Amino acid sequence: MSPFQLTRTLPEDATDAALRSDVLRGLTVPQALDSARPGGTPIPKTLPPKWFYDAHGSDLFEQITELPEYYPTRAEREILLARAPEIAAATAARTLVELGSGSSDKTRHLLDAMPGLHTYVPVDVSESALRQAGEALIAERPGLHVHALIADFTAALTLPDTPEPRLVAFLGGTVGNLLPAERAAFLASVRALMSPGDALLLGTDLVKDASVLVAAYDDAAGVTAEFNKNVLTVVNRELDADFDLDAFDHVARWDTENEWIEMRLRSRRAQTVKITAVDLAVDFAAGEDLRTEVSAKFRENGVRGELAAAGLKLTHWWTDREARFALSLSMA
Ligand code: AVJ
Repeated sequence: MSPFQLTRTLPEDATDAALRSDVLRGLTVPQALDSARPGGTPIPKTLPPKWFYDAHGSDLFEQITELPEYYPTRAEREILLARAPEIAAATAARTLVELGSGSSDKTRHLLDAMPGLHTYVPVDVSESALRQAGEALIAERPGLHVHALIADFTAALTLPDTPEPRLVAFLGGTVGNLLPAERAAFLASVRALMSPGDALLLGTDLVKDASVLVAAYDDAAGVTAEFNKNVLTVVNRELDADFDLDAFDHVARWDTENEWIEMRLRSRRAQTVKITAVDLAVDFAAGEDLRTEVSAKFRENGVRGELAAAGLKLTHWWTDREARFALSLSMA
């Protein structure tokens, strides 16, 4: 069998249908209910963060990972480099499944420490990223099987039949993009993929000084602002909309209560945006926010509790030297 296989579990048109439904759901919030809600908290308009990542958005995110203010990527790499041998020894994994693998860049540190690995299963929505990373990896490592899955990891997954035990990796702190209820459902679905003896390696950004967090999401060079506004470019192109990028300001705020960073786009003036492909006209008041991302930050006890609720037992907790980011290992 060829050492590189690719399986599509996502219909070709799934992305378009998902974007339409996310736009309809997120931009048509029931305004009439706002004043009726106790305490008067307005229901914000939202777009899910997964729509940042077209080719330009993915490129901007790569640039973000190199910004002086954006520490998570460097901190996680430091932990992976230091702990890969321990991770390999603790799991004895023969299959590595990576959710949201992207360029599989940081994963190389892990693969280097796992000579006994039989198959690498990268899972991503981007077929081009999977092909590029997969072809490069099998060229570098004769003997390694790569079975790539084109799939949305937040939906139900079926894994290929590969040797156990498995290590499932979800790096980068992307689990923080899920709201608490979504996170619980996601961790339960990951647990459902696992057999006794399998392990989960989870990257989580940690709660820290608000000024450090806000700077990481509002950099001086303005790359994160451009990344944030890119979601409007995606909707303009894919759904024939007329968002004016100059009519919105990038906002990053720390929510102390929920312990998450929110990225928003704040309307600079009253305006109506047309989204032709879904036949929608969306009104924005001056100063009204569109929430584009939640990026939750974690504490050790919180992660342990959420894993336990999903049926996973935390066995290792590693941080970088400055304790900004954590990798946890848990077992089914
Ligand atoms: C790729 C989801 C981990 O939440 O920190 C970077 C995305 N957003 N800057 C994060 C992001 C703004 C990033 N993740």
